[in-house]
Amino acid sequence: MPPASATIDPWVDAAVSQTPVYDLHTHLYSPEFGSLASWGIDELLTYHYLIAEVLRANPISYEQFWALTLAQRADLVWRTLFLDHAPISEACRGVITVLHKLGLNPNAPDLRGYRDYFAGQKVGDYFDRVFKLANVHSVVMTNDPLDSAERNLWLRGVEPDPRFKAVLRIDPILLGWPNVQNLLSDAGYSASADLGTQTLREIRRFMTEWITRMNAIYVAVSLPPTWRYPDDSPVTRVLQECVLPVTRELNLPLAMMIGVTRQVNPALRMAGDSLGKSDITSVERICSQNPRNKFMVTMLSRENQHELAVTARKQRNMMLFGCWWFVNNPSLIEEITRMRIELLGTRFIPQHSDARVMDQIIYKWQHSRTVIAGVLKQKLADLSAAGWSVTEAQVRQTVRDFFSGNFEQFLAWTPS
Ligand code: HDL
Ligand code: ZN
Repeated sequence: MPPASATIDPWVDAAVSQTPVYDLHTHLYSPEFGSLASWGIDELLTYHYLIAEVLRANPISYEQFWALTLAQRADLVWRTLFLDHAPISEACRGVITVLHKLGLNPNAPDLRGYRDYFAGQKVGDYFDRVFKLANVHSVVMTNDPLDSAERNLWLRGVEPDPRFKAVLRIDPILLGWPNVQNLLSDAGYSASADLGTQTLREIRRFMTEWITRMNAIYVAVSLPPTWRYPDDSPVTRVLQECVLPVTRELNLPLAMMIGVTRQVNPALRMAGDSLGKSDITSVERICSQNPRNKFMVTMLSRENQHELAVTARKQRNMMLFGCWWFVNNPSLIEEITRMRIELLGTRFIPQHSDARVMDQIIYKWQHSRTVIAGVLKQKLADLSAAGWSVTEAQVRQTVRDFFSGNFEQFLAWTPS
């Protein structure tokens, strides 16, 4: 007799809470990167998700807000979104979850106590504690060698904590023409806007040298809803002449995060990006026309999710991942994860955190684990009701696949 939910559900809860996560896309930095490593209450409360929310709820002008110090902005966010109104948005609830999991009372009238707590933390010990509370074994950074501050750290020999993996982020060299030639030249690579043979060779050299220097485990780019492949733009030319050959030669995935419309409201600064429905046939074409390349794909619009899952069924060299940014909310994670299990079984990566502040992995993974566990219980109950004898070992294997195995196997796989 196949096991009932009363048996299966505890297996799921145990596996989901006990299985460590390999968090494959974040904006985190290890402490060796100094001020690039973001953590603590003021950084948590000035996360750009909360800046977009506070500037809808508080009448302060954009100019006045940006004239405030970081601490003053955090105070404003706390008062406006947490004291004056119930902190029920996902980004607000996340801050509450972090404070509570750290053993702090989230109901303080001001930030003094939290600031004292964080001021008393040693960054290395604190990061260890955050990894443990979040049950995350590794995080993948987002590294841009064309950013001079970060480049100089690497050139001075920074050695990241081994739990922080590097990625080569290439938005500028795909989307930044013709101005990016100056950034490439500043970094020691001679380039010109004509994208001639010499420039393409230099872009390949830039990629190869920085992938090696950082020991990058994949190459990543975020693309706008207007992205089309192939077309006659510099994006296609750099993809075909540089990015696809280099990643194929090194057997590294190209992670494409598709659907972001940058700076629809520049007054919001980092909070000013939005989204649009993107072209799934371009995803299908780049995957099918480059069978010996590997692609990791996530899309920003809810409307793209079903067609992305179907496309993943057709293109074995594409690993679908995450509920990214504006779909990283419980109601959408639940809907999307259920649909993905029904279409892809265990062969997809349900989540990444996209954390920018170290403490956030505590809430982003607690909130996602809860939703993923709920969906998995339902799907395993359906399987059991169909007559399959679900075992605890299978439940643990499935969660391991979701939380790290699929990613590790995809990195190791060589398409033939
Ligand atoms: O392009 C990206 O990697 C996005 O994740 C942006 O960084 C965005 O600002 C973000 O942090 N989303 O969660
Ligand atoms: Zn991101």
